[in-house]
Amino acid sequence: MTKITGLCAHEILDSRGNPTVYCELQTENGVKVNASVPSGASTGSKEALELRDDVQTRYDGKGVKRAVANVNEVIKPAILGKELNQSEIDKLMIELDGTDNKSKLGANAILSVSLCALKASALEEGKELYEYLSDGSISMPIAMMNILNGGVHATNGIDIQEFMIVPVVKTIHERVRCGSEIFHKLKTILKKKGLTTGLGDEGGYAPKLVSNTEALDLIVEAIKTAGYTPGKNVFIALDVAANSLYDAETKTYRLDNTRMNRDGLLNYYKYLVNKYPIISIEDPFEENDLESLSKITALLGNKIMIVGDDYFVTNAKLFKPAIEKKAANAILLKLNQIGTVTEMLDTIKLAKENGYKTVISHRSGETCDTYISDIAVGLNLGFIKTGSLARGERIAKYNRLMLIEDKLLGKSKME
Ligand code: 2PG
Ligand code: MG
Repeated sequence: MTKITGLCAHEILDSRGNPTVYCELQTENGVKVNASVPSGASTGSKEALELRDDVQTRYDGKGVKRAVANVNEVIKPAILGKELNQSEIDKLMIELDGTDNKSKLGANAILSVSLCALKASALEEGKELYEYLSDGSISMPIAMMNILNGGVHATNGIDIQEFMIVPVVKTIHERVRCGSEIFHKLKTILKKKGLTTGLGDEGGYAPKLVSNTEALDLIVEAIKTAGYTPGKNVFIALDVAANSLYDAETKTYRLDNTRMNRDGLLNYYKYLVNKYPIISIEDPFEENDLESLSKITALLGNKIMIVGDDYFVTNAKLFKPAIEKKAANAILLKLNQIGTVTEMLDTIKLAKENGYKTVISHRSGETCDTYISDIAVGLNLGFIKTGSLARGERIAKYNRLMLIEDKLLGKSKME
């Protein structure tokens, strides 16, 4: 096994213009890699800690100089000269940190190194990342494409955070084409109605609408106008991100300017699923309400995916009780929620063993790094959620998927 001979972290910016951690790693064989860490806006309260400087005079307190220093001054001396072994490196960093939620070194610091280790391990074997991760079986994911943004990802007053289209056509090239065509038709429709076509954080439109169902109607219209059939080859997925709609005092959710309790909300979902070609709902209730998550899974789980994001935060410990309670039937996977590749792999294993579907996900604050595309393919995850068909940091992931597909189809011959 090769040894790690170099490591250096830097502060760069993410797609929202906020600082994030970038890291470079080198091995004794001269392999050099780099990785960038994304950042969420609707973060679950149980996520591993994203360490920020909290110095208000700099980037509004969002600088990551402390996290960068933790890589360069704490992690680096501990891992230089060590063998490039993913689980050992991750274990060492977890021990160095010594907290439950990686709050000493920062999950952003730790993940930047963990991802570099993963990429370097692939290169050491002369493999593409997806090849390195694969146990022999490989599949191109179904993409959930967020073409209309609301919640905390936009300022348009729409409650539901993400309205995604899910093209279920044969190849990634066709899925991307379908998504792009619908995305552009949606722009034409919005323009005709005099609605704004500015983009939210994940590249979807963010028009001011009166209700969530108006958003769904517009999307159905766009799917049809683009020549596809809603409910046949294109479906809809929602990320309600219910944490941000929840008022703990009254135990109610605010949707379309009305307040609903959890039973009312469950009925609302039933209505939406009957009326629209919805195949997936993420975080339908606030992150502590496992009971309602079990209820909706029992009610709608044989028809659609119920995805847990803020509930599980990619953490096997938090996921286990949900499995026992049959809460959700799919899990969202975000590396920076947990902080190391090894821990994410454990969570994926648990999900697969228990029949949960797996969705790898970007964050609303992204970089142009494309490792989630490789992870989706190599680990056979089934689904990827990586935003709209606009904005470089989102498109980079779709482009990577298309290039992987070309490679797999033998279309990448240089001579
Ligand atoms: C989510 C994500 C990604 P954020 O809630 O699923 O779409 O958003 O990164 O803001 O948590
Ligand atoms: Mg979510």
